[in-house]
Amino acid sequence: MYSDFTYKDELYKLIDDENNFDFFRSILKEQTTYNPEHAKYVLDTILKFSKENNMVIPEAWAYYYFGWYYINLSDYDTALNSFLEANELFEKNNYKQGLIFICNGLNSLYCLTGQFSLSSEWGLKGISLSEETDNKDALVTLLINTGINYIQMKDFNMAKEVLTNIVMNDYELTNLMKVSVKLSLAEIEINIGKPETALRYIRDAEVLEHNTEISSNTSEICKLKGMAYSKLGNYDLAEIEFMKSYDIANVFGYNHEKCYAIIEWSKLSIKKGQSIKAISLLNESVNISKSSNFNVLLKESSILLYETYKEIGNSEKALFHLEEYIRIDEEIYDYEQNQLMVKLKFKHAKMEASLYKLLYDKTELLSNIGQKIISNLNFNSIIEIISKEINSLINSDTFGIAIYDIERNMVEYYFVDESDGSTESMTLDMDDNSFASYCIKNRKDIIINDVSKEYTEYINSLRYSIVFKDKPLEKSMIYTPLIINDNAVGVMTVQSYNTNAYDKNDLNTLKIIANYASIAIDNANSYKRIESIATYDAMTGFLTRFEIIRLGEMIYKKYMDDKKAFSVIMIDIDDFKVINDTFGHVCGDRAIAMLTDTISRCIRTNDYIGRYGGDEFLLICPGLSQNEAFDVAERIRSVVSGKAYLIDENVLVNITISLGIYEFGSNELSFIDGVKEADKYLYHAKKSSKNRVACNLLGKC
Ligand code: GH3
Ligand code: MG
Repeated sequence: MYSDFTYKDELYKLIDDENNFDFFRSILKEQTTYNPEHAKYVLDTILKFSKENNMVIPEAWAYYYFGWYYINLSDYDTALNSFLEANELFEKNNYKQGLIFICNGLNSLYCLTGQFSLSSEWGLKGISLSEETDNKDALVTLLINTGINYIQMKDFNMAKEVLTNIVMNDYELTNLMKVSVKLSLAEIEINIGKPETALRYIRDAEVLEHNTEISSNTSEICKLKGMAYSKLGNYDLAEIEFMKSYDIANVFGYNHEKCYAIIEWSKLSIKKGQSIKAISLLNESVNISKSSNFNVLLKESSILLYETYKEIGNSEKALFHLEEYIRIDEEIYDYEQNQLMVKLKFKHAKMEASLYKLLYDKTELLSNIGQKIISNLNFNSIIEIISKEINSLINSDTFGIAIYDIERNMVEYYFVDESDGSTESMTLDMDDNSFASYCIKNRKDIIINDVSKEYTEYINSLRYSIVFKDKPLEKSMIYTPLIINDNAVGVMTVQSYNTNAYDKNDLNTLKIIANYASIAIDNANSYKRIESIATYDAMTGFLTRFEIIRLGEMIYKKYMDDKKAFSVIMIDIDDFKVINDTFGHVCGDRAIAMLTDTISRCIRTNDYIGRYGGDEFLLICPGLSQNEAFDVAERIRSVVSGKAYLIDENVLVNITISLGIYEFGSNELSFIDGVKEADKYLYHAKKSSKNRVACNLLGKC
């Protein structure tokens, strides 16, 4: 039945000694990576054969290698189940040699999926098992993996300690292990700011790799070189290395390495200010990570995309990627919590459950509040939402936001009393001692447990000032800067009347809210800018043609419905071309600005004026009949003509205007029809002698 099986002899040898799996071990690790189809065929056969012959140990090994097989297919759930299946069988037989391998497998799997605490836990279990059984090979593999794990967790000190220990202890290492250690040490040195040392380690690794074929290590070497060159400021060399790393990974189908190369390459592009390139690179790594379930890489790509889009002012895309980042982070976190929960079932599961639930609710709440904050475009509503919601996340008596006004060198504070919602504002000089200015200038967070004892860390003297009358002084407080486009633009703070009210978790929560608030404030500012550009004409400060018509249509509807009087006046400068032709366009512009300034001083606060054309203005006078509008128009005409305008050095000119009036009644069909009527009378005024007001009352035309 097994006569066709490639390794039939080896298979039957298992019957004599089921513990001797060495032959299959020597081929399977390689094959699961480089020839997965063949590996599956071998594993299926071993599994079937072991079950038929009641051999538990080979069965467990088969499950174990299925774990690696599924890791290579990026099917991490099935990989986990296979490892756990193997674990159960090895445990039942107290087969420590196998258990050590399981620890190694789970250590790597959890590291790949970003579950670092679980990964460390299995790593440590494996290390103690290999020490116990004096299995040096396994010990070294596990130590190296633990070191790599710490690098992934960005705990470079611990990583360095573990890896240098391996070197110091003179363990016997295979060539592959040596390369792995050197490259890991290089990565640590780059991250702790010693790129030269890193380059030395990389060179060592290259020498060791010299005779071997191109592997994923070759791609990693190029990537690390790129990172080191980038740290040294040699961007051109760095880019060449990243490109090489990418190409090798691409040609050989090492998707993991490819994503790593892309991420580092994009960081370089960001440094060089090439945002578009960074975005296109990162989009590629997002696609690969999504299809291969590389959650850790997807998370990193998302946060980089968020930062890049924020940098170029595309808040919508920035927000999308921030949300994506939070989603993946939650997913990884939830998964890990779930796994930990399963393990804790027999311990104090209840306590853990409520703690977990609390954490979960908090994340959920934060994301909901974040949505609310971001979808708002009005600064006051943003503050209102945060102050209303913040107490569900952090206990606070006082909530505050301060905005830094760079031009005036001031911070504008808004405080909310959380007990009754009353507000206070105050302005502080940036050069005065304040927690806000410390936080903005240093871009650092502040946690204070008891302000009277701890203020000296941040400010020289403490001037007590009570924010809310009849309320006590705040004793503990946390501050975090609001960052927009890499600039600290303000601070957010929560404060309590009690001492020791806040810890790091509260600060983290505040930081997330501050992040949302920064995006919202940034959006609100852009919106305000856009709104003002669209609403007001830059030269005259009058409403734009679009806005005055929009407003006119609204007023028209209301006044027609209410049957009230309502007039419009069309104004046009007389012989304006002459001013342009004689003194040039710049002087012409100045003349328009001065004239419109004069006009705006003549009009009532409830009238609206807009720039209808180049030298043509439309004044809407709600509530005025034609006669009343005539008086307004006449006053404007006489004030304008009675003045001389200094439009250039020694150039003093007189300007006159002509005006046409129309009172809305039952004849016109729309607002624009009425405006056309006013234009007609303006034409009459121009036709007669200019510097006149015209309307349809015969006597006044
Ligand atoms: P009229 O008395 O018949 O109104 O004569 P006019 O010379 O004022 O002629 P008209 O109103 O037809 O033309 C207005 C001129 O104003 C035409 C255009 O070149 C000029 N103009 C329009 N907008 C601007 C501007 O923003 N700046 C300057 N300098 N000139 C402008
Ligand atoms: Mg004109």
